[in-house]
Amino acid sequence: AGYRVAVLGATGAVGQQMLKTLERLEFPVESLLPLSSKRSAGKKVMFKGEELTVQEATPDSFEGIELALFSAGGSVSKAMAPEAVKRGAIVVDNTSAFRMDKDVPLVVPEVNEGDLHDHQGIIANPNCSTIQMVVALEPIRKAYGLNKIVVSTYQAVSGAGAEAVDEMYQQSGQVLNNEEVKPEILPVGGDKKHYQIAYNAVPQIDLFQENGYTFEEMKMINETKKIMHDDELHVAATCVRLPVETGHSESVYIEVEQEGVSVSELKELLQGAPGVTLQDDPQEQVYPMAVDAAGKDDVFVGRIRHDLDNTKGFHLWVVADNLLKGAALNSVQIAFSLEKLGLLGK
Ligand code: 11C
Repeated sequence: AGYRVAVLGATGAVGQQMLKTLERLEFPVESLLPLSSKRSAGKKVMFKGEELTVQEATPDSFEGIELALFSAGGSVSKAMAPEAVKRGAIVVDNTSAFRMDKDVPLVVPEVNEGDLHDHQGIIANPNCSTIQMVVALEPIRKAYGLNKIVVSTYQAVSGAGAEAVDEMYQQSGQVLNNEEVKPEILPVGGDKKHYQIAYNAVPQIDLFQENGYTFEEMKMINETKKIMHDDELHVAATCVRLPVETGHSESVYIEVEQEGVSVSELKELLQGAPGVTLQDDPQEQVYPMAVDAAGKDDVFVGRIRHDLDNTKGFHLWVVADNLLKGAALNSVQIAFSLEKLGLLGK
């Protein structure tokens, strides 16, 4: 027994991880329907040792589906999610299409699982860089209050998709061989110019908005406020792409509300926090790194230290696998939460 599940975007970097995570965490699946856009239809994917043929998603694909995990881009979600909901499915959408809609809960189970009760068919999975930050900061916010977050990110190329990863490796070879590099995808497939990512740091993730911030930066700002239910929270973000395959890293500066909080209190708090692994021992050079976090479920936190000029200020270094906790794992955890709360299969 289990649920009839569809995964839309099954051949993509995140979709592949969704299939693996459903299997690894033994989510109760009665049947699994892999879906994609026309371009990838006919490809094969593996689920529980079985080879399945990917089908092109149409509205009718969702007949009889109880749970649909979406990760095929915003425009596909916009077109297909309402169709899936009309046919009785609950959609967990991993794109930015519905995240800021008032009627759509934006959920990180460790932080705001209860928001799922308000769903009207669509639940949004936040942006990867937002998820790992709020998992690390929510225990602190709950215990001591939070006034302000200033974050700079060091984001992995897999966040931009499998083709961007191929581009990075191709460029790395070209640089080493003194060949000409011809960037075609990064920083953003849909923007006017493209820049080398190999051996570089690019301060643009997603398109620029009129206010001078990129869309990725605005996602971190707006989504954090929505997930933490705090419109007054001050959030500033600078998002940078590095030539790292998987694992987003973040330098996070926070100001707590309460006076007198110590670093050891923060460490103790985070040691017991859900979904967090503390890796913080400067004497032994222990701190989180992307290569260690890749392939793991937890959010890793270290380098916790006091601001030298502000008693309420702290610096943290936060690292997680952007395809797992940042995307596929969080979506599957939402599915588990829906089941636990009795909201699935109604
Ligand atoms: C990146 N954070 O690293 C992006 C990928 O809104 O779900 C995820 C985009 C999103 O490029």
